[in-house]
Amino acid sequence: MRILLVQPAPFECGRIGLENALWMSEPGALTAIAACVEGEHEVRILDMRLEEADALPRVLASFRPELVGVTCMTTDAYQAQAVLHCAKSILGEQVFTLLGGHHPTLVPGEHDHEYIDAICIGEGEDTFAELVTHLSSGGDPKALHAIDGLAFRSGEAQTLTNKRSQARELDTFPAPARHLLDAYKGQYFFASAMNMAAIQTSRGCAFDCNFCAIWEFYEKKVRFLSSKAIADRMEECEEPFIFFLDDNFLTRPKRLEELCDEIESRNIKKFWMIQGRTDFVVENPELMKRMRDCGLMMVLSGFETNDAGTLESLKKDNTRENNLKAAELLNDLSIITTGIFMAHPDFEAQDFEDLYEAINEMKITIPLVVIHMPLPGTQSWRENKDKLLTTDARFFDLLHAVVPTRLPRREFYERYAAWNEKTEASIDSSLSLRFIARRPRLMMAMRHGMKLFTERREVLRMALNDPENYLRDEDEIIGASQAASAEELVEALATEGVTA
Ligand code: B12
Ligand code: SF4
Repeated sequence: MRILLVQPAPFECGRIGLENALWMSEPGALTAIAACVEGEHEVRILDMRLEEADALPRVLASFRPELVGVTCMTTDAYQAQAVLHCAKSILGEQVFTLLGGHHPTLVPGEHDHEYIDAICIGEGEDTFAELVTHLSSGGDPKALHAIDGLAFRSGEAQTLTNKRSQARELDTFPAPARHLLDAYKGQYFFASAMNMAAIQTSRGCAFDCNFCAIWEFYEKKVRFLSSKAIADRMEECEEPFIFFLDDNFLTRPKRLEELCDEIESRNIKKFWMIQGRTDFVVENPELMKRMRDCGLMMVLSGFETNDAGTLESLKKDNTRENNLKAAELLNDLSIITTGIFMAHPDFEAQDFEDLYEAINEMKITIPLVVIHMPLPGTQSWRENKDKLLTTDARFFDLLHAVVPTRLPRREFYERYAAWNEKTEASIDSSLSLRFIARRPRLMMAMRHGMKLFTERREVLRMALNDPENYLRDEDEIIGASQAASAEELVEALATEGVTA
């Protein structure tokens, strides 16, 4: 069977958005599912973020896939639908169209369209492999009841099959088919860490923050790849930098000690980046130091706020003191800190100032201030559903206020858009000469990406710093979605992609 897997481009490339400027990650979902069918079928991956706009119709016409699969988080919803719409328009009923990822899993009803044949709910490997076997052996594309983990159209209604079990050990999945991304080699990055690979070493999270759906997506279970398998995958990467995709890498100290053992005994010389919590950093300073010596170069943490009460209301189960101590410890170790903070729609003018001041005091290397929002599928979504000003997926990028703001809208965005400028001191004080002197090998490895990152960052800042951009998005997009039905909008986007 000929299979095309597509990573959609973000909506209106170059508009406000961190994607493409700060962090361009390999499409990990697509390499993971491709690996499960690749030996027996011809699989290609198209990363639309790195292609010309007309690549999709060209590849559809030349490769003539029998199955097109697209991955989709919330902000990708329209573009992902547009890809499948385009596939059906060009190839008609010969092609089976499939959607997967966080957004369709959490709200499958939003993707119930005649041009989408099925939706993969939850973890994709086994569902995808069984579906491909069914279709390639002549199975009826409309009779999918026997395959767990699907939503598909039967008649007018969407039918859900049995839940797919998420009990399989991660070591038993095949290693992601990363070679299918050879055409894009060298183009994935985080900040100035150019040429970056991605490895997922765990799935799920043991915490239950109310603004995050990870623990719900993985049904409150956490599974881990063994240290040996992680080290095998690290050795297979040609790239100097690796991003561990786990939402919460910093857990189970014993597992991380074992990983360090593997890295040391195999003499693996890679720089790696992780996402993890500040409480773990504070509780395990020696382990953090050991990981630094094994290549850990950056920790991305959700600091979320400078206020203890807000941490509690987010159900973060962490403290302000841990945030402060972790920032200090990481700076002392010369590990880059990327800190995510939330501006809340009910912020007063002084709250913005206090947040920016707290970030500067913490000396975060890469501060990111996002707007708190209820993402679909989260507890916060269920609690705030009635307050939503829009359900248009494009606004759920953490850069727009989707519930009413306490300050007048314009003033809210003016104060929010100032974050970049107002936290400049944080970056300067974190990247001290001492930091640079202590990590010469890392500085050498990043020097190629430095110039590119500076350029990209400048473009991003111009977009982020202008409050008019946020207001214009609201006027244009909400205006457009009120004028056109969702179907018309998707059709318009698909046409744009084809003719641009
Ligand atoms: C890397 C990453 C990014 C990258 C790019 C993602 C990409 N597609 O390449 C960047 C940095 C750009 C990004 C940005 C954002 N991200 Co992000 N990101 C991730 C992260 C850390 C890893 C993604 C990954 O590769 N996972 C590994 C693969 C194997 O897992 P998977 O994607 O879940 O895929 C499995 C299944 O979902 C399924 N599946 C997925 N797709 C498909 C397709 C088919 C056809 C099939 C059959 C199955 C299938 O099968 C796969 C294997 O089991 C995830 C967290 C996570 N745990 O996944 C968050 C995550 C996807 N991001 C999230 C969010 C909220 C965002 C942002 C909005 C905000 C932010 N955090 O900055 C922005 C939005 C950007 C925008 N456009 O405005 C949320 C999404 C929630 C949602 N409702 O969609 C996640 C889940 C994090 C979280 N804790 O909630 N992100
Ligand atoms: S925000 Fe982080 S700690 Fe909280 S549930 Fe999500 S992944 Fe876990």
